Amino acid sequence: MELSQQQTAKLVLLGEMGSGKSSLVLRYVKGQFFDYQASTVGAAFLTKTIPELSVKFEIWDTAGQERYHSLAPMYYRGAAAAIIVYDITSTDSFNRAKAWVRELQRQGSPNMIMALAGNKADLESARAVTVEEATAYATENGLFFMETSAKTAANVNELFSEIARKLPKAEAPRQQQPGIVLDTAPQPAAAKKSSCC
Ligand SMILES: Nc1nc2c(ncn2[C@@H]2O[C@H](COP(=O)(O)OP(=O)(O)O)[C@@H](O)[C@H]2O)c(=O)[nH]1
Ligand SMILES: [Mg+2]
Repeated sequence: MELSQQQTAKLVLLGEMGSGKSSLVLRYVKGQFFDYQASTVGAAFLTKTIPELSVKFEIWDTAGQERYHSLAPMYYRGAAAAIIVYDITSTDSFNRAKAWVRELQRQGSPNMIMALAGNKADLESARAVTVEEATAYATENGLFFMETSAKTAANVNELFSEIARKLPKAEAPRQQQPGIVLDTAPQPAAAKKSSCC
């Protein structure tokens, strides 16, 4: 696949601290899992390309702590997709996920693809949120829903690939476009041009 036809999509993970956001990203991007995953500070940024789908994800893994909440729009603004993660053993985390969904419905971009991930699906014996409950909620809110396990890798690739498939396709081949205009403000005269590397 030509590089020029590759689509870059910003994807943000949101959800309660401890629900497994970093673990999902680490499993997906590096194929690793740690029982003692270090807490995320601020946000971490990773990329992963799916050549078959010509998609490059720019993945923003957020901290999830309340104290970072006021910064959240900074992370989800401009995102093509969001994965809202909860822990199937925690009703609190499910409620927190619902709050994130409400926030994105209010403030996110209208075309954002939203996926709900019920993580830690390997902890069936400690389950607190039923599949039925989460499915019903996701259907009502137009979310794509999957239960995942960063630990066993169950449904992790599937989750990201499904999001990649749902991304709106680039309308025309890049070659026919004039290029991406990053800044339409008039350029200051070429004066500075030669003064720097
Ligand atoms: N059993 C199990 N534990 C998980 C899973 N995903 C994450 N964890 C554990 O849950 C804790 C919090 O994970 P972390 O990825 O840091 O959550 P975050 O705060 O949302 O980024 C860590 O101890 C992980 O090892 C999972 O799918 N199954
Ligand atoms: Mg984290």
